[in-house]
Amino acid sequence: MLKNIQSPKHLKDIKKELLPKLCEEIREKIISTISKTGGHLSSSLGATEIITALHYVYDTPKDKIVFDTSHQTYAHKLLTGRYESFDTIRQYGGISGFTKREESEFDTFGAGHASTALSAALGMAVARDKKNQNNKVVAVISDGCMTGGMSYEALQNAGQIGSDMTVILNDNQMFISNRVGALGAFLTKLLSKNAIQIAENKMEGFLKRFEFWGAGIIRVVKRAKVLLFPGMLFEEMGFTYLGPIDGHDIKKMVDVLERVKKLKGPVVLHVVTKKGKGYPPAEEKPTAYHGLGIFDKETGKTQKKSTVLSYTQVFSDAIVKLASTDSKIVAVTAAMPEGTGLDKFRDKFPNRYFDVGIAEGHAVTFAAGMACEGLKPVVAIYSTFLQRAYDQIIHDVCLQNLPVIFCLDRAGVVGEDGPTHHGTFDLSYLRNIPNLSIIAPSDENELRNALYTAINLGAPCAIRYPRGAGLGKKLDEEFKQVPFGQGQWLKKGKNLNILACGNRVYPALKASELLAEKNINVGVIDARFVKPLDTKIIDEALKTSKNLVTVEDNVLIGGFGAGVGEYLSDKNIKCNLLRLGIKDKFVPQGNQDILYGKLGIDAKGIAKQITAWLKK
Ligand SMILES: Cc1ncc(C[n+]2csc(CCOP(=O)(O)OP(=O)(O)O)c2C)c(N)n1
Repeated sequence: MLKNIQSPKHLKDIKKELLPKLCEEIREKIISTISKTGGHLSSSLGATEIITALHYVYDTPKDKIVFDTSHQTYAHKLLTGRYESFDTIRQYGGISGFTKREESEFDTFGAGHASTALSAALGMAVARDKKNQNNKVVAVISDGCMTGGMSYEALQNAGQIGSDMTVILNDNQMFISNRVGALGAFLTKLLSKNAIQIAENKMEGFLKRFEFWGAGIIRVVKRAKVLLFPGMLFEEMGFTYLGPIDGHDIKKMVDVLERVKKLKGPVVLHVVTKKGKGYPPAEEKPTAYHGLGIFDKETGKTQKKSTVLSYTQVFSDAIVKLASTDSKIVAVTAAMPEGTGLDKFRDKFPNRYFDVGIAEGHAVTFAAGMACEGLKPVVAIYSTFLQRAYDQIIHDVCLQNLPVIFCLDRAGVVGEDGPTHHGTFDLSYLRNIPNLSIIAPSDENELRNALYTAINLGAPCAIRYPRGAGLGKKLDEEFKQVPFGQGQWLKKGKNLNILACGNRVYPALKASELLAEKNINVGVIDARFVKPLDTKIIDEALKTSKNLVTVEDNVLIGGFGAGVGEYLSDKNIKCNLLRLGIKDKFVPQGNQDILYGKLGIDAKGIAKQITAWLKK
């Protein structure tokens, strides 16, 4: 059936009885494809029936379905004309792993970061009202994304505005990792014994009355609180709450949605699903199969990991080691214990570990509070997600000069997750903040020492490091202080000097070898600190040559090279400066090596750009 569905129109031709079989086909296609490409498996498997039922019942794309984060949308892609291109998912030039407006008219809102769906859906509902149209708007959000503050901001605003919109709360009792927080406990309470059966009976009664009496019944019911759950969080926000219902019973889902579609005002339908549904390895280990690389479909085994430690692993071991001799160190993650490597810290120091949910802004201010009282908080958040906490970094941490350490994993180009996830803005968004130092280690040993240095600094400090394996460097037995604000010469040169930072240092070194083959003698400096900038080393470099090249995997605007340019301009130093990095465009998805090549900041690209520049 699946391959004949080019759009939801064809889906509607399928008999309701055959929908369970169609869902099996969708799962099979998702599992076989993702086993070859890697991707977000567990969440998409769990949301298969919800998505199929939505496209079956609603008139998409006229009716708008907005997915939160959109990592669960593989069934949506398969049902909306992307069956043929599905094999290209997440690859360079292929379809995105997330919703993307330019990819399909069915992708009503692009996402990748959490907790945006309710706000966007409300905006669409209001726009519809203003245009006097009658399309439906549905937001699909899982329990994890409900922990993000923006979801509550949207809920309370939606309750106030009162526009028609439906929120499907996909409750799989998991985030990437185990569920944390009070909201989870609240949802769990709703899932007590027989909850689904009781709720279904109640809901049946409610929907029948609605169908008979019309919209007025909602007001009456809300006032009397007879059919719905009294005191419910959503009810108090002005929503009509229905559920919980079994989100894998597709026929029931279709039945309920057909009736929910007619309800007025904001509605929450609480749907219970299982993460990884239909693929035993993912059902057993939903966290491991949340997002993963290539795997063997039959056994579920993933490819052997590289023997070289990743930056995340090195950070993970280092923070545990440092914390074992310093009881003031506490660690904060925003729902990413495995991704950031803080899982080891959690297991070793459960009382000094805080998973705050998908709440980056709160994580930072929470850390600021702990720092006020003498603790040494280490906040580990991916570069891209820390964007969510910008004001908190400025206003709550740096303005008060509090010693909070930010560990920005996945800085630079991250690969297949694409533009929503590349950590290519942090140097620009952090460099302009007073009191904040920024270290960009060039290898995993430097990362370890950077962490040690930052923790002893007594002031705010950000360390940014890339996704993936380190360089296989030997780790120092003892932690060493990185000389504050100092870069280091890796190689002296005559014709030109490259000042590189972070993971572009070694490609720059390699580029110097390629240039040496053309008789261009190049010096290379590992900047280490993006702030404060080592101006002495820049002056030294300019003594040997007036040609200076900066390399970074950050956007050029406001980045590391821009900082060097500011210094040269402020001091009125005359020289030739070439800044290599990311131009003023969003970086697409694709394998990291391919992307660095396309951006011209791999070794070959650096050498090529320098050669062309020298010719000019
Ligand atoms: C702002 C932000 N922070 C962190 C993430 C990383 N992230 C992606 S999915 C996810 C968990 C989502 O949990 P849930 O909403 O329950 O969805 P599920 O995968 O369980 O369906 C997290 C933390 C993100 N995408 N955006």
